[in-house]
Amino acid sequence: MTTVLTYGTFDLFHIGHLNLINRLSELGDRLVIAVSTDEFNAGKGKTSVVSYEDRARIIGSIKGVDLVIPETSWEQKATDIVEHGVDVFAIGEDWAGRFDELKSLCEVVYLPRTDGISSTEIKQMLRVLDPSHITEMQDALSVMSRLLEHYRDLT
Ligand code: C2G
Repeated sequence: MTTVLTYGTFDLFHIGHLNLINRLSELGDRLVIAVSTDEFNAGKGKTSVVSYEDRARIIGSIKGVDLVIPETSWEQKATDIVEHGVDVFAIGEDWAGRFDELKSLCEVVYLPRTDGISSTEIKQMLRVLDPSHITEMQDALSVMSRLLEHYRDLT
């Protein structure tokens, strides 16, 4: 039985997260995922759109995920590895090299990320739907139409 462990926020769950979870499942027979709590995220300077409870439930419902635990600190990884009998610690390659100290406890693998998608990019895309942003665009549009009128009168 090979147990795999990873950590993440998994906010606004998207295909990049699912691809990673599928890659993690291929590394072993049992997958443990530590989901960052809202408090831990605040420490990372991150505010999740989706609450910890909902993010944990979504991750826990995915085929291949056997256990979800809370990530409450940077320092808990070594304890988690021992407590859960972890054979492989794996995470996206954006973290490459950051957790090499865990090699004394288990195998450490950095997996390919999925390009072109991130929770941050999704939040930025949603921002354009924000009412105040739409007002800004309407104001810009009326300025442009006035300018157009002005130049049309000049020709
Ligand atoms: N990921 C990915 N492809 C993306 C976006 C994310 O493969 N397009 C991976 C990340 O590399 C990470 C996992 O999905 O392994 C979760 O990503 P985040 O939710 O952004 O988590 P992160 O902020 O990296 O938290 O202690 C470690 C931290 O908790 C990791």
